[in-house]
Order: sequence, then C-alpha cells, then structure tokens
Amino acid sequence: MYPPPAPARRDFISVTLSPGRSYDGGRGLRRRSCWRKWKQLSRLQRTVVLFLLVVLMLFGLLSYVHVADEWAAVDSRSAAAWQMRPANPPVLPAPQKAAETPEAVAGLSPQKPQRHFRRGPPNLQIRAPEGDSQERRQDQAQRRAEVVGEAGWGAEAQRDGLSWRGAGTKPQQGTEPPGKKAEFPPRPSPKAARIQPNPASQNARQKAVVDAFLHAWAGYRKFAWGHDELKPLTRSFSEWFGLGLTLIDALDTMWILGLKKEFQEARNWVSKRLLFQKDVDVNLFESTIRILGGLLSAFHLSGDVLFLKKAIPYSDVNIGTGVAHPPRWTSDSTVAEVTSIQLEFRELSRLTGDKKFQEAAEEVTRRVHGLHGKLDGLVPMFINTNSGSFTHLGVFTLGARADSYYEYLLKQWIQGGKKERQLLEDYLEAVDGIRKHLLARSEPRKLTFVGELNHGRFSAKMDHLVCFLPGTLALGAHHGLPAEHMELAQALMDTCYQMYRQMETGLSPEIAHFNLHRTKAVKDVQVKAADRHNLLRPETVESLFYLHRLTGDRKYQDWGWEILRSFNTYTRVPSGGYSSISNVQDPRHPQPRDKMESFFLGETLKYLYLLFSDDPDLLSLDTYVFNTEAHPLPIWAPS
Ligand code: DMJ
Repeated sequence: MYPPPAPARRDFISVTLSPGRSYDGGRGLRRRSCWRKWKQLSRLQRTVVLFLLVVLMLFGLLSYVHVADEWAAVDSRSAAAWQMRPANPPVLPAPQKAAETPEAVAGLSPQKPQRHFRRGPPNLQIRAPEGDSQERRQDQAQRRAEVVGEAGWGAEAQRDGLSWRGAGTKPQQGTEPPGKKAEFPPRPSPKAARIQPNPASQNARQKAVVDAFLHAWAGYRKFAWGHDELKPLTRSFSEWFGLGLTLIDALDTMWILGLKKEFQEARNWVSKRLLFQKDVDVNLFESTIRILGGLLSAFHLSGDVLFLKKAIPYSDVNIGTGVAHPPRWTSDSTVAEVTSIQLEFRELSRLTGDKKFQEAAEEVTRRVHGLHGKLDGLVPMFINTNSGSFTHLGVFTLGARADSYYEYLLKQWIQGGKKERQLLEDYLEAVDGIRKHLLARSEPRKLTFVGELNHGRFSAKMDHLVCFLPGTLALGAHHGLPAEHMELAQALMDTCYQMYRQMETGLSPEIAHFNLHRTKAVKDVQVKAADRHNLLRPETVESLFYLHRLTGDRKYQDWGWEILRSFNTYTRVPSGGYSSISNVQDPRHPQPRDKMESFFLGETLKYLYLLFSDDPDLLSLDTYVFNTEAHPLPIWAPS
C-alpha cells in the first residue's frame, strides 16, 4: 500500500527533507520552522536527539584523526618511497636498539602491504586487517620521519614495545662500538646516493637488464615461488635452506631496477611466509651474505622496517636445533666463509645498538689475524674448528675458499670509516703477497693473471671467482690506496674479459688455465673438461662495474654488454628463467644444467644494471659498500 498509513503515535524521529517552496524562502522562516518543530517534540524525543548529536560529534572527531593519519602515511609512501627517492635517504634509516627480546619482534603480526598508493583520501577498504595495524603504524611513523627528515623513529615505535636508539653517521663514530654510537642522533648523509629517479630514464642497455631480470623472475615466480632456487628446464625448484633464497637475494635488485610491483609482491611473501624457526641446517656464510645481507640492504634502500625486523630474529634465533657443526665431511671451516660475515654483523650491531653481533664476528677477524701459516699476507684455505689453526698449509689461492677474506679486509675498513688500521695493514700486505707470489703473464697475449701456489709450486690456474679482485683493487685505489692497485686492477680486468671472449659461447668457464708457452695459434685461456661450466656467476661483471664507475672508460660497458648478450643467447630458457650450462665451448650444445642460482638475480643482473648507468650517484661508492653478494650497506662515515 502506498503511501503508508500515518502512525498512530509519533514516538520516533522523523526527518523530512522537503523541497517545498516555503522552506526555500528566507532564513527567518526556516529558523522559525525548525524551532517550532523542536518545540513540538516530547522530552524523550529531545533527549534522544541531543544524545545522538553528541555521539555523532564524537565519532566525527575520532574519524578525522584516523583519516588524517592514514592520509599522511599514504602520501609519504607514494611521494617518498615509490617516486624513486634517494637510495640513501637524507637520514639513514635510524639505527635502532633491538627489541627487548627478538622473539617479541618476530612475533609481531606481518604487515599487509598497501597495494595502491595514491594521493587523496584513503580507500578504507584496502586497509590492512586489524592485526596488522601495529606494524603498519610503525612503518608509517618511520616514513613520515624520513620525509620530514626527523631523526630517529617516532613515539609510535616505542609505544609498540620497540625502543629505538638513534645512531650517528659522524666520521669519528665509524669504529666506535655500536652501542656507544647508537646514542647519537642520526645525521643526514652529506652526499645522499640516488636511485635512478624514474624508470623512463633507463637507457637501452639498462632496459635489456630489466628485461632479463623480469624473464628470470617470471620463471621463479611461476615454478619456484618461495623456494630457494629455480630449476628452469624441469619447471620446478630446488631447496637449500628452505628460506626463499632467490626471492630475498633479489629484493634490492628489484628496488634498484624500479620494479615496484614485483618488489611489493616479494615483500608480501617476506612479511607472511619468511620464518626462521625451522629444523634445517644452514651454511653460516651463505645465509649471512644472501639472507642477512639481502634483508639489511632491502631495509636501507626501501626504508621498510619489516626487513630489519626479519633480519634481527634471523641473527639471534638459532635455526632449528641451534646446534652448530662444521661441514659433515671434515672438521675444517673455509677461511673465506668465517671471514666474510663481518660486514653484515657489524651493520646489524650498528642498527640494533647490540654489540654482540659485531663482537662475535670481529673475534674471528682477530683470531685469523694472529694465526701462523700465512705467506706475506696470503692465507691458507681452511681453519680447523677444534684447534682454531689453519690447516692444509702451503696452498694459496685467491679463488674458492679464500676469495672474500681479502675482499672483506678492504670493505670492513671502508665500512668503518677507514680507521681500523689492522684491517688495512692485512689487506695491503696481502696485495703485496699476491704480487710477489701469484701473478704471472700468459702467452700469447701477455695477460696478467692470478695463479695459485701449492707448496712452492706455481699453478697457472685461475677460478672465475678471482675476477672479483679487479673490482676490489679499484675500489681500494678509489679510497686512497696506491695507484698501482688500479693499474693491476685494469690488467686483471682485461684478463677476466678474455676468459669470456676466448670461449666459443662468449661465456667464461668456471676455471681457466693460462697458457705459459710461446706457441703460436694457441689461446691464452685453456679449459679442462671438468671446468668448462658456467654458473651465471657475477664476479667479472662486478669488476666491470667498478672499473667503469671509477675510470669512466666505456669499453667496460661494452664488454658487459657482450656478456649479457651471451647470457641471453646461451642460458635463457624460453619458459622463464636462466640456466647454468655445462659447456661454454660448445655453442651448439651448451648443455643447460637446470639451475638458476640466486646470485644471478642478486648480483649478476644488478651489477650489469649498475654498469650500464652513467650516474655515479646511483649507489655511490662513497656512500655504500657492497657485501660479497652485491647487497649495498651504508658506509658508516660517508665522505
Ligand atoms: C656469491 O655467493 C658470492 O659472490 C660469493 O662471494 C662467491 N660466490 C657467489 C657468486 O659466484
């Protein structure tokens, strides 16, 4: 029935919005009419109206505060994070004190990422569920602080049970204990590094790297998501630690390449699925350089506290049973492994204000410094875990098992503000040792290479791993070490390039043997059948990046371009991903091995992208030091 019958009583509130003429008249008429209606109401009706008005006002006030907070956070995210803000924010993301218990941090609800970032009122439908709000508030507070350049993390962080302490970046603080440093407020970096402002400004070669990355990522995403490594041929995965190794290793590369969507998706996985409470054996070195290093640099580049929170429990909570043991087949540890976790643990101490990480790692450095069995600064490859002494004495290499010992001597010295003399002295002595005992020149091209010494006998064998050395030498020269280091770096760079150039596929073997005899028509680089595989390793393109960045010579970019093309020709798998190959000398049958190592995304493609950039401030070498897995960590006292 329409219209409905009039109610017998009027004990309800009825609001009528009437378009009638008389109501559209003068204000006096309207005021009189309202007053008349108010007078007509019963006392109960008036009380109810007043009560509702008070409730509405309170609700409106609360909503305003909440919406303003959301809006500010959305604005700061979109403006500061995704508009490609400086990689090194004006204030280094504030170093913090560890949570009272790491478990407390680990136990925080994961954050649900906000997928849409835009200016304007927030769409409340995309808000994270209630359980995530604690972490989100903390992130927002931090982002706000970054945008306005505030020191330290806001009161929200403390309210949430985390008490943060600021740490300074003053040069004199570089080598002080992290706990002490952490009491200083952070200061803006004098020369902030910049992420390439906008993907549209990428040059053609950088775009090709982005394309390669997306292809590799597509394979990983489709067939190995959340697992350690992609097996691109069988479209499956392999597990090493069961910690999403490739995904974590690739985080900062995605950030640098401007791959927002992919980064966000990976972040989501880290937030929800990355758990360290597993009964699994992990290798200390590999998990430190890839996972801890990857999380710390993702934190530094994105400013997203989630990555730091994930890094802290990783370092503090024993994985699985917590039982440490040497490799199953020996009681020896590899020298490179125990001496290449220091950059990461030192940085973790600086960020948390907890010295235990740094102290544990530096104790190893001190012990190794004092050990017998070195030869002019060169170290043997093994340390016995029971005796603490070098074993397999008399064998010296810059390749597998020793390589990053040398790299981390220099890089720790740089990280700490170039004040730790012991590190520098050990590094300089080692470079002299290399010159004295390990250098030779090949025939016919007279390539300078780094061989090995076995109980006094020289071997003309050089691992591809040694190709990190040109970059490290160049970096040292850039930081004030002798000019001859740069000369040696350039000579070795030529050699590493020839290890690619002289192969039929244009890709280097895992191990090269250099020809020392003056015979015509022989290549300098010889390969044994067991060594002719290529694992998509980064060391040569890593050094090309340093050499180009520090000399400006474009030939290094051209060499890197040739290498990328060879990777695309011989290792790219059509259905997604790239694969190691077994034979770099057979272009018709390179024999893909069905494995894409995480460092291809974490290191190789990142260094190629940086190599093709002409912007020296894109992760400036005066602001960042790259760990041995290419994860940039801040120099404590940037010059
Ligand atoms: C990486 O994990 C690191 O670069 C490490 O220092 C050596 N091996 C691989 C890449 O080849």
